[in-house]
Amino acid sequence: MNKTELISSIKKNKSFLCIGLDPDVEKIPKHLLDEPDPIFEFNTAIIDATHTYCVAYKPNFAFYEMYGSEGIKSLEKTIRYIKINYPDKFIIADAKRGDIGNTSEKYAKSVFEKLECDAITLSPYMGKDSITPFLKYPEKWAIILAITSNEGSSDFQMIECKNGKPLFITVIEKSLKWGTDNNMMFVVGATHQKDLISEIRKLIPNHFLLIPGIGAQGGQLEEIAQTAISKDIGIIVNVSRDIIYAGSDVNFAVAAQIQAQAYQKNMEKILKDYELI
Ligand code: OMP
Repeated sequence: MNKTELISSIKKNKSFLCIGLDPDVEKIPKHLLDEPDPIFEFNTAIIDATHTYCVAYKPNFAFYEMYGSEGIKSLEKTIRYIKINYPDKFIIADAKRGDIGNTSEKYAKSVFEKLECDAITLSPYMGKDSITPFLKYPEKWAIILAITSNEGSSDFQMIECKNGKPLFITVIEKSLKWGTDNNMMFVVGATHQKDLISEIRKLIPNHFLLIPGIGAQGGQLEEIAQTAISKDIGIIVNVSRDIIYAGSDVNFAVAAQIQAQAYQKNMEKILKDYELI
């Protein structure tokens, strides 16, 4: 999916919501555990109930890889299910890859050719050759970790470089040279101060930001959207636990639907307030 199509999808759905498909067998409703593939059953129920309210789904690979080959099968089936039933949804492989060029090429093949995802999250710390293999695919996206939502983000990402700027700013400035705002996005956690988000927006006015950290991690949608929204909308906000575990009994999908709709309504208001729809 290219940038124009992504923006059109956001406008059509009146939503910049990405739902994180992070299924945990410890947390999914107990009645699903009798199914042959509980994760797939859980995901498809969530997807069917929420697709009207979001533009993207983001399976985080850890939640599948932890179950070995069975988990990988559930991941493949989930991605296929979205592609067949809701082909206009943007699919982000949250795999946080990045390795020497030769290895990154294989990661890119796996995620873009085999799984046919639209985008992948990447750790930039191995540098240019670890990222460029992902930028060779037309209409696919590399989503680079800039400033993450977790507590440990200050350990390295905030370190002051010789140029006096924090490392995450240097990461953004440097990686800007590798791709364009048509094939590169940046992860910016919603848990950070407004000033920091505004600084990033000034530096990259045209790039899309993937914003996790709303809901379970405490970030506030309105606050982050006001600071990060751009003339092209420019934000995809991810919510995982706060939607997928909104309910825990047989009515879990309805509970997720209600929660996703509430997020979508708030996003619609924000888009209208900024005259973007
Ligand atoms: P919830 O906290 O349940 O909404 O989940 C957040 C999701 O976004 C998880 O899949 C995280 O791995 C992911 N994430 C972050 O929480 N923080 C980041 O800085 C980056 C990501 C990510 O790349 O998506």
